[in-house]
Amino acid sequence: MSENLEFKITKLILEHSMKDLIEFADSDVIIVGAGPSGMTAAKYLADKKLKVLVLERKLSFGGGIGGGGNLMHKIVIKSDALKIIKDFEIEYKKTEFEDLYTLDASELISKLATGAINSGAKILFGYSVEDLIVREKPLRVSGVVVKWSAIDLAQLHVDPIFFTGKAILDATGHDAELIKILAKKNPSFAINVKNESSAHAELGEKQVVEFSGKVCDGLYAAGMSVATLHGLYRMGPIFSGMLISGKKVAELISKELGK
Ligand code: 48F
Repeated sequence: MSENLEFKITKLILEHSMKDLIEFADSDVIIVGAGPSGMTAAKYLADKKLKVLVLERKLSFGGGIGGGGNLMHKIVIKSDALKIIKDFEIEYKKTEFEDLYTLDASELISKLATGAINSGAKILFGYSVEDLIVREKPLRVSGVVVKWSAIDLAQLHVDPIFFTGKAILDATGHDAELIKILAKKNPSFAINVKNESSAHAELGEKQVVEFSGKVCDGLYAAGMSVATLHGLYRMGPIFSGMLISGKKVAELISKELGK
């Protein structure tokens, strides 16, 4: 075997990537989107010793967190998310408004990711989910159809590969990409996407948690995809709802998978 460093680097990258990919190509839970709801769900699911794969289209974590509020670096949370903030060891500041706290967007991103990874979730960057695997009798979603994002960016005509999972979580944000694909391509699931409503922060925060959960057998929704599916209000740069939504769905999936 060649002793040059270039060969060794390449061999290690190929072998170790393939080992992970083959291991996670059949996971307990596949989460699509490494935004706040997806990363929160990933930690709590992985804490239950489930095999959790997070697929993220971009080459970075965080989804809509990094932009803070209109590019300012703070985001707001309410006290009902403090337990989660503490689980992830994130610093937060009290404010003059009862029940409202601020924290740094960069810290929220990095510590949500660290928490998910430390608990055992595998997060892969540069993977775009473009379709779902479905089964009839019983009717259910049983996996995702993926391509490297670079293939889409280059507009190459390339067939995708498949990752299977017992539960698939749509944490794709405002676009609710998986739910929309399912609704459009598979009328038998009878999914009606209502599309997100305008801003009402108070109600939006409550509703997004209330409606988070199962879309159909095998597919779940957390975060803003829930608002898009059910026609709920948007809430802007207050993130308690996103975190609590991710945790709520993680608890539901864990229970349904017997953990
Ligand atoms: O948008 P995003 O942050 O989703 P979220 O968890 O949180 C929403 C908030 O950030 C904010 C808000 C709350 O106040 O309104 O917008 O609901 O993160 C979604 C992630 O999913 C990735 C996308 O790049 C982003 O990082 N994503 C979306 N579609 C796909 C995808 C896809 N088809 N394949 C892979 N990744």
